[in-house]
Amino acid sequence: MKFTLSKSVKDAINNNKPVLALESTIIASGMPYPQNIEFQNKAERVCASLGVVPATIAIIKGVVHVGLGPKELNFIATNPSVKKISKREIGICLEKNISGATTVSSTSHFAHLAGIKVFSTGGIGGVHRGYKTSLDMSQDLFSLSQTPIVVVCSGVKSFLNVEKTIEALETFGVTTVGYKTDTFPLFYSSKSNNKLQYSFNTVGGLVGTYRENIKNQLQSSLLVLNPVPKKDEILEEKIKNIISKSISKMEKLGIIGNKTTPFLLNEIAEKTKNKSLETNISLALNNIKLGAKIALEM
Ligand code: PSU
Ligand code: MN
Repeated sequence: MKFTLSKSVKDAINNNKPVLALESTIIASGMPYPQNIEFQNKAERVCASLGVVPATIAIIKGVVHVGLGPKELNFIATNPSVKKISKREIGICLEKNISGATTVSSTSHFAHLAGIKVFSTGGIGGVHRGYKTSLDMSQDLFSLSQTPIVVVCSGVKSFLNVEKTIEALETFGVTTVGYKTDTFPLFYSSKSNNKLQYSFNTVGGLVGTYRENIKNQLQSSLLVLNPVPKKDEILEEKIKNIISKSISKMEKLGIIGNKTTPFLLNEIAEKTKNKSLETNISLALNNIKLGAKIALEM
């Protein structure tokens, strides 16, 4: 099998030490260079300081890597030939020996294969605003229904249709809970008008819920919604217009499919003079802290 674990990840798994999976699309197309490398280095330091081994997942020249060294990380962060690989493209990428950054769907799949139970990311993909005509719904949603791990995120960006995304999570049977919040967070903003049915204020409650799901042989993920820290949030009222303008530009340029999320992230970062990027980094690091605590508790 074209599947390799880094030494630190292998040691941790063999000795039952806590491991946290991280995705690589956030590095390859979610953030620009050099902020992507700086973010990733901080992420690894946060994990190390909490006693958790980070396992960043990517495909390099047709081999799945669970745990990246500095050379591999640099390759993913700087090489424009690196493709965005979701779950359905895995076989193609391996057969063609190409390199790919993994999204939430493919990262969680490989984490599960490797026996890693917790994965922290920024935001998940969801139902797009124009879904009625484009039929664009992220593979992440369906994949979350097939992968029994814990996924920590800060909700979905408000450039998606948030209400429909929440419905889709319910339809697919994804256990969705807030952590110290009673509303569905909007990535850049900590709160929304969408009330959550259930939330927990303790890591123990999250781990207990996951264990009960597993004991009952559920196949879906536990999706933990961890809002962006208040000090770094951008209020929805402030970013609404920028998001609308970015969507209009995307439609005018005819950008569709898996190019839409990277385009919008970039466009919003430019229009906010990188304030949205700072928010993105803050929430992703906060999710890594929570993911690490969950991995420790397990
Ligand atoms: N949200 C972010 N940054 C990202 C992504 C989402 O804030 O980089 C990436 C994740 O890898 C997610 C993917 O799985 O975008 C979803 O893409 P799509 O909408 O094409 O399914
Ligand atoms: Mn899509």
